[in-house]
Amino acid sequence: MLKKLRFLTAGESHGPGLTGILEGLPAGLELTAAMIEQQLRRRRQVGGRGARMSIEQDRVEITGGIRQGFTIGSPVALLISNRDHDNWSTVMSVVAADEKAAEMTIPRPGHIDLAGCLKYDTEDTRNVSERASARETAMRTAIGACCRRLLKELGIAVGSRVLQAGDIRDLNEYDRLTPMEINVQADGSEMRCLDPLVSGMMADAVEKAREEGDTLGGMLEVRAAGLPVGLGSSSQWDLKLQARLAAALMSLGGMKGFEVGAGISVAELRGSEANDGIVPVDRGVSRLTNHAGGIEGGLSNGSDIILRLAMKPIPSLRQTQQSVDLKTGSPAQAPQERGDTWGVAAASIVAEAMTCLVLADALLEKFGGDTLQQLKGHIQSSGRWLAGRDNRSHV
Ligand code: EPS
Repeated sequence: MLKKLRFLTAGESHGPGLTGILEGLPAGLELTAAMIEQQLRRRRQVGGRGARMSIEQDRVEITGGIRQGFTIGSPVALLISNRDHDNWSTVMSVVAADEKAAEMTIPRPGHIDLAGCLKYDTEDTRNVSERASARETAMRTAIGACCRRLLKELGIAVGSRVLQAGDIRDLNEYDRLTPMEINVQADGSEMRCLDPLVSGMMADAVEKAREEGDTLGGMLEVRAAGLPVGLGSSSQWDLKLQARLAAALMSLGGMKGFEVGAGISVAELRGSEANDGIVPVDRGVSRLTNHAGGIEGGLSNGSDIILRLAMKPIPSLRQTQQSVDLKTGSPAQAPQERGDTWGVAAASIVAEAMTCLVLADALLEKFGGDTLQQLKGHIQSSGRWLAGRDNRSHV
């Protein structure tokens, strides 16, 4: 559903590495590997992860699209090596290895394994599970980091926090905090939860699940601020901003619910409660509330964009689970492999990245420009309503 940017990723979880190509960034944007790695660190160094995260370093190599530290308008190409590949060099060998790789023929419930094996007519679940792994989100985070750089130049910020781990929920709304303020606090908490007391309860719940060989899900929130009015369009289904954000965020593994603004709770409200009253302010208009989550009629309306995602528990368990051996058709126990206990904090960083991608795309669609300077000029000359911002600084 991207209109101006295009991106592809490739690579298996324990293969040699991840490759990404992002096309459509304007020329003249400062971009370095260090800027991208800063976001990769935020994704890696959070609570709930397993042993894999101490193996990976997530160093990025830029192999195209950047010259002397700035974009030049050509596709940006990125590589992230999998350090763990050294431990999987036979099983995940690109060329046929002398030694036959051990097959995994018992699908794990909750994973792609069963449907994927039937689709690709294979009995070795690794042929499908390796690509479906959340490892791929490292590259999405890197691609999103490039888009975040563009947003930053335009005064737009995207932040996130965790509001639920299992049944432990942070009930505060933090509606006065900017995305940057949210991130300063969330980045200082291993659970990415802003309430220290609730954060401790979440950490205990995740630890208890880990001890029991079980896993937890939860809920995350992404906020974007500083946006001009009018990103997206109501003229066609696939142009609506909330549909584009929903597609991007629901494409992340394990996501089962998506909300904008008041979300599912809006079903209980009357129209008079749900509408966000319009009031005049110094430089235009503002809103009394933000139940719409910054999007009306498929367009950004100048209020902060507020999105929430519900993530299912990580399906890899260290517990007995019923399955079937695809080779024999007989009942069998699903394999118990190393994995994460809880992925919501890491997913919140990837959700930020995907939000950056969609917003950068919508900005380029509306304002256009082959260079950053042209894009900035187009935004500045686009009329008073486009300012649609409050007086807060977002970068
Ligand atoms: C994942 C399982 C774990 C995670 C992995 C996703 O890896 P492993 O099977 O090597 O223990 O750590 O996530 C990442 C490697 C990452 O970079 O996020 C899975 O099965 O989806």
